[in-house]
Amino acid sequence: MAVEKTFLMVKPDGVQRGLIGEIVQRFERKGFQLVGAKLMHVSRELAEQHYGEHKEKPFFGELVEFITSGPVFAMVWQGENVIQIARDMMGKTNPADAAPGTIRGDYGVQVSMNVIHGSDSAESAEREINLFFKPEELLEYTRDINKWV
Ligand code: RTP
Ligand code: MG
Repeated sequence: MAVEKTFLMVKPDGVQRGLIGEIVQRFERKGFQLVGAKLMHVSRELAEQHYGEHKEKPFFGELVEFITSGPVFAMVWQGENVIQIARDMMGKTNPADAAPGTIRGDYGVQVSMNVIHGSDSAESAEREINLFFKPEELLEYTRDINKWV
């Protein structure tokens, strides 16, 4: 299995509801490594680029409005098979269908406010990481519990 990076983002509803810590904790405990993070506003231009694949969908306008409506917490996580495992931990797109134990299953109700975004493939991970982060904002470091406790 290859070590990968993925782009995850706590959406405005998750930030407003105070779920940043809870979400970060799940990925830390799973065994993934946080290599980049920032609290930020998504501009309309960035939102339209990020969600470009949904441009023709009826919910595109609403989606852009929502993601630009308040701060998001943008993150890059690294680990073996992190792209697919993070998607599994998030649960299905519609929280109503997402299994209990997943982030959307535990915290969401509506498809329009589903708490978290995650890259759905290696190609989108690379594209989204480059959209949201400069190379110097991604860190390489080792974690060694024995040295720090
Ligand atoms: P995301 O991109 O946010 O991680 O979500 P996803 O891959 O699970 O779902 P995707 O198909 O990429 O849809 C992007 C976001 O659009 C909103 N959506 N609304 N009203 C609707 O029917 C509808 N369908 C999708 C959701 O917020 C979804 O996360
Ligand atoms: Mg998607």
